[in-house]
This record gives sequence, C-alpha cells and structure tokens, in this order.
Amino acid sequence: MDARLEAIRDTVLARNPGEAEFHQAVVEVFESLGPVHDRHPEFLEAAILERLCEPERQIIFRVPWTDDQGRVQINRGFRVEFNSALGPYKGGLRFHPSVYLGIVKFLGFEQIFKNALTGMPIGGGKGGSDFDPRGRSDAEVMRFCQSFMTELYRHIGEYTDVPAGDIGVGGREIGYLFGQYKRITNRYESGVLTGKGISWGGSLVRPEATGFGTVIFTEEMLKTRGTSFDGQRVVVSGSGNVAINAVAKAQSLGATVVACSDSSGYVVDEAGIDVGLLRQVKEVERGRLKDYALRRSGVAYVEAGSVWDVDATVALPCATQNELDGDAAARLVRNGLIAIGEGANMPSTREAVAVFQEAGVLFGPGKAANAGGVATSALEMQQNASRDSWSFEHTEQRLTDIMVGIHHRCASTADEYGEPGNYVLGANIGGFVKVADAMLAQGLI
Ligand code: NDP
Ligand code: 2IT
Repeated sequence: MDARLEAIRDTVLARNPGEAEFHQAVVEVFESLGPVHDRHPEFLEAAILERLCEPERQIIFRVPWTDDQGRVQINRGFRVEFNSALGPYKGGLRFHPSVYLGIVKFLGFEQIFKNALTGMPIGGGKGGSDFDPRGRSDAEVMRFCQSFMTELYRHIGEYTDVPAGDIGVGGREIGYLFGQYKRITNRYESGVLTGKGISWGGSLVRPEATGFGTVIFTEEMLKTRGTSFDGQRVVVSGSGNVAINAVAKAQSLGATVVACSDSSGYVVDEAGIDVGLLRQVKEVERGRLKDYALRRSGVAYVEAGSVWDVDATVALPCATQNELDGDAAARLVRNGLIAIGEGANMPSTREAVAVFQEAGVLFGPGKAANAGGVATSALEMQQNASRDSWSFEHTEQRLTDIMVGIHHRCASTADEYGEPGNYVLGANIGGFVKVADAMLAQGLI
C-alpha cells in the first residue's frame, strides 16, 4: 500500500477498534488508491480519505417488541448514514443475528463506491438489526418492523435517506416498515423506501435486479475472453433473493447451475437447478434447501463441507461476507474456474481475491457486480418521483445498460491506470474519484 495512505489507514483502524469487517473493507479500497493520489494531490490536502472513513452520522437505537408468547424482546437497531456527496444516503437494511456496528459500517462504506459506480444520484448508507427473523411468525416480524420504524422514521426521507432490503429484509419487511412510516408521518412518501410491492409504488425488476445484474456483469467479463455463460457449469452460494435470481438469469443464458446453498448445507443438482421449485421452497414456503432435495430426484443434499467443493467454471457467491476463503479459491482454480462474480457483499476473503487475481481468473468485485440491485432501487425512486411505473422490458433494459456501463467504467479505469483486467482496481478508483470530486466541490462539510 502507498506509504501516504498507510498512515491514514492506521488511524482509521485505531479509531474503530473491534470492527474487523469494516477494517477489511477499508484496507481493500486503500490498496487500490495510491496511483489516484499521485494524480490528485488535492485529495490528500483536503483529507478526503479521512472524511470518507468517518460516517456523516451513526444512529444506534433500542428496538423493543413482544413475541407471540407475550414476552418482551429487545434488539439493537442501526443506521449508518455514511456519505451524501452524490445524493441521499441509500442502502439496505440487514436483519441477521450477526449484525453489529462493524458489519453495518463495512456495508455502508462499500455502498458509497457501489452507488457512485451506478451513475445514479445516490449517496451511501446501510442499517439493520441483530433481530433473527428465522422461525418468527409474520405477526412477530410485523411488530418488530413497526418498533424498528418507530425510531428510524425521524432519520429518513426521500431526500434524506432511503433504506431498502438486504439479508433478512425482503418484500414482507419493506411492507411493514412502509406502513408504519406512513402511519407515523401521515405522508404517502413512496420514495422513502425501495423494494416496495408493485401495486403500491414498487418497481418491476427490483426483486430480480441484484441477481440478474450480477450475471449481466459477469457475462460482460466473459465476453472480454471471447466466451459467455452459454455452456458454463455454474455454482451459486446462498438461496435467497440474490442467489435465486442469479440462478434464473445464468440458466436463461444457457448455463447449467449445478449447486446452491443455505447456512445449513448445499444441494448438487447435475441436471440444473429447477428455479420454479427453488422459488416455491424458499420464497413461498420460507423453507430450507433440504426440502428442495427431498422433492426432486437426482439431487444430493450435503450438510458437511462447503458448496465451493463442487467444481465449476463460473462461481457466483451470493450469500454473505467472507464465505469464500483462500483454500476454497485455490480449489476452484485447480478445478477449472474461469470467472467469479460477487452477488454478495465482500464474500471473498482478501486471500481468496489474491488467489483469483494471481491465477488470472476474471474477478468481479461485489461493489461492481452486485450494483444492479441498488441501481434499480434508484430507478424505483425515479418512478416514484414522477408518479409513474415502467414496464418490465423497459426497466430490465435500463438495468442491462447500467450493468454494461459499470463494467465499461471498471475496465476502462483499470486500463487507464495500467492494470487491464483488474476489476478491483477499476471499481475502487472509478467509484472513489466520483465521490472525491463531489466532496471537494461541496467544501469542508
Ligand atoms: P436473503 O436473506 O434473501 O438470502 C441470504 C442467503 O444467504 C440465504 O440463503 C442464507 O441462508 C445465506 N446466508 C446468510 N447469512 C449467512 C451466513 N452467515 N452463513 C451462511 N449463509 C448465510 O439475502 P439476499 O439474497 O438479499 O442477500 C445476499 C447477499 O447479497 C448479501 O451479502 C447482501 O448484502 C448482498 N446484496 C443484496 C442485495 C439485494 O438487493 N437484496 C443487493 C446487493 C447485495 P439461511 O437462509 O440459511 O440464513
Ligand atoms: O447491498 C446492496 O446494494 C443492497 N442491499 C441494496 C440496497 C438498495 O438500496 O437497494
């Protein structure tokens, strides 16, 4: 890492003790930014990096609610409003027991650069709670969401901060959150949340957007090597919103997705995942992946080990951070991997990224490859602002254009900085310069 940036990194790490994922995300971005500061010494003088690493506002709050037995439960809620240089804070809410400030800050930090790469007018933020929706009834989830919003509502708004979904937060949760926001504020402010239902202000394609976008980005990478998804053997991790739609899109382009996973195990389905059955089990019934294997012949369900034990030519990690380590990466490379597109946020450890890059595997980092979700959220905001709703075809075309544009920005930035094919460098520099320029223009705030 550039020596000037090392000193800043040390201060950031010391100021934010115990936040391992935030440290990881910061270090990974800093490692790309040395050459930018040679060209732009004004960024150092204006302390752009020091400012970028300090969120504009961090909100932590108590979320009390009662379970179905009438017992009082207490969770912790977070919203980190990281950077508003390019637009209102924008980013999802994650409900998962592992959520703490360090997770929310890593996600919020990544979101700044991701959102910049989309070319849409959105700043970066993230939030969530250590609430575990698994095994909770709809009524419990509703009471939790209502309590969460009873504090959050005062911090958000269509021109201020626009939350959406992430792990554990989908259409059901956004519905309860929107209902409570409307009730407290007495405003039908559609643009305050994205991922809404289609009949009440949501956008077509938003549910599919992250998984579709990841595949579109990866297809663009494959094209640079004169190939495509057609005929590839694909492994996807996760079986939630991003994973399911990545499976669907990859197969629509002629690939065979032979495996996917949840936090309990993975399935191997050599005939290609049956997307209809997967949606039925995971989205309609909110069941476990094991149920998929029980209902389809020729499918193996594996509880031990990792989905990355299954060999593939293309890997799409779509579950969670640090789910793919250096050993898994080395195994995938040995078994013939040619490309990896990150649907999840920071799913590959730093060791894994190094393995992929050294092996010359096409590597699309999350902040570029999974930006289709938030980009389509920005399209939802655009439809809300004009009280319009677009067709599926039109919205999907916009998503495709945006993903092709992000690929182009990353690739051309990597070329410009003398490292062709380095999408990590391209994404980090491409996102950073846009935000840094806007911060400079807006003065010391
Ligand atoms: P979902 O809640 O719909 O699905 C999450 C999936 O990942 C589930 O299969 C879940 O398994 C698995 N998973 C979650 N946490 C863990 C864990 N700690 N260990 C192992 N498996 C885990 O979330 P999404 O699909 O929305 O999100 C997946 C990833 O994509 C996240 O990294 C998210 O930040 C990222 N992302 C999401 C976007 C969106 O629009 N939703 C946009 C951009 C990125 P189980 O059910 O067993 O918990
Ligand atoms: O990580 C992400 O980009 C998301 N979870 C989607 C955020 C959004 O505002 O749609």
